[in-house]
Amino acid sequence: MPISLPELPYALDALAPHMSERTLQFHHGKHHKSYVDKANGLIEGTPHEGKELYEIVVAAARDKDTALFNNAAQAWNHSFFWQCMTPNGGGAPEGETMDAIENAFGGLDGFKKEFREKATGQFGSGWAWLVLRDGTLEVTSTSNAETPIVSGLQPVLTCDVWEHAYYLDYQNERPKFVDAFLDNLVNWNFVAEQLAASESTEKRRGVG
Ligand code: MN3
Repeated sequence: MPISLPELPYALDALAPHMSERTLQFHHGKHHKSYVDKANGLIEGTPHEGKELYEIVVAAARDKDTALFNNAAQAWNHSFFWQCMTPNGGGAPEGETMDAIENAFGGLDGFKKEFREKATGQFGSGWAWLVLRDGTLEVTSTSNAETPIVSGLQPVLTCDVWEHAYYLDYQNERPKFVDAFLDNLVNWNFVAEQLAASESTEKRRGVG
């Protein structure tokens, strides 16, 4: 089965004005679709055909198959990214998610400050991430298609900081886009689900 372009979990105009319909049309319908199509072209007739996208990304990184890695990782990163946003998002997380943010960053403002620094400080194209490293939350960034899933880290939130993510809405002002993402778009319920999934994985392994 080929890698698929997932549908957006909201309408194209649902994130406006923070992320416009036009940005989502191009970003999902052109950029993301292109990564999916190219990755499918590269795996056709190879042992990767039919594997889960996650496995293909990990295998391509291991094999240093740059073309496949770039397209498959970008397909995975974007599928994850869409779920990190929601209409009327932002605000503050609740319950255990807020506890985890407070433990790691001293509070929501501390988290936002660190995430903003990583997102705006990433030179050129890339991604800002909130990840779990051995059960502890930390903020990091990656370049181009690079993804934490090949480094043993578990992503719980990401923001695409390639120019195509924000240029139509914010031109070159990446900090304004990152603030809009943090204040108005973050889907904290999705983050909570990622943290809960990680806990149950650890319990199954007998380490939680
Ligand atoms: Mn993108």
